[in-house]
Formats: sequence, C-alpha cells, structure tokens
Amino acid sequence: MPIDATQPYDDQNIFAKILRGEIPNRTVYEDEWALAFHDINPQAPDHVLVIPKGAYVCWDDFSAKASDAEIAGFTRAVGHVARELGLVEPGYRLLANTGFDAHQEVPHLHVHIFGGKPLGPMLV
Ligand code: D5M
Repeated sequence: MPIDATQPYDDQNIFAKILRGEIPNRTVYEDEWALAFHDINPQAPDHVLVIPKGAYVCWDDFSAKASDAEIAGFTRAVGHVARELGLVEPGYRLLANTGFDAHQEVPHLHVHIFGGKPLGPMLV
C-alpha cells in the first residue's frame, strides 16, 4: 500500500529495522551517512537501494529537514555506490518514489539505483 509522504516517521518500518540490524540485508556499502543494499525484488540486473542513516520518510522530508552534511554525505554515497558497481559507463538510473501517487511503499527515504542493462526511455 503506498504511503502518505506527509506522515510522521514510523520507526517500525522495514528499513529502520534494517538500519538497526534487526533484519538481514545484502549490504553493498555503508558509511556514516548511508547504507546501500540489494533490493529484495530486483527490477534490473543491478538494483540497489541507498538509504540515509537519519529518520526521513521521503525525499520531501529529507530535503526540507536534513542538515547540509547529511544531504552531502548521502548524495556522495549514492554516487560512490554507482561507481563501485561499475555503472557510470554505460550508465544507470536513480529513482526516489515520494508519496502515494509515486507508489512509495516503504516510509524511509530510499534511492533506487538501476543498471546492468539498457533501461530504455523513462515511461513517465
Ligand atoms: O520501493 C520499495 C522497495 O523496497 C521495493 O523495490 C522492494 C524493496 N524492499 C522491501 N523490503 C525489502 C527488504 N527487506 N530488503 C531489500 N529490499 C526490500 P518503493 O520505492 O517504496 O516502491
């Protein structure tokens, strides 16, 4: 069920549990600002999720409330993961579903990194 982007942060969401080590994940990268792990239901040969360590529901919440250091650290982590996966050439796609119409399902900000095949034009 898609979430409401304006809802308060729910610390029982599945990515909060992953951050606390309560449920397993296939970690690709971790630093002070971010954790990256393989998506459980991959939509491309490479499909990794990058999440901030801070408690942010979605991109709107993060971009409005996170510190400059958190935003810089998280953004650099996304770029680092894509480079480490070898995706810069031939290319990759970033996606951050935000709220109901975008069908965001997990209420902790996550950026999808897709790659590993020609992804074609954006559908929307
Ligand atoms: O996408 C939410 C994404 O989160 C979706 O691609 C599945 C993925 N997911 C859900 N649970 C897990 C666990 N436990 N590990 C890894 N990936 C997971 P959205 O943008 O919210 O629609």
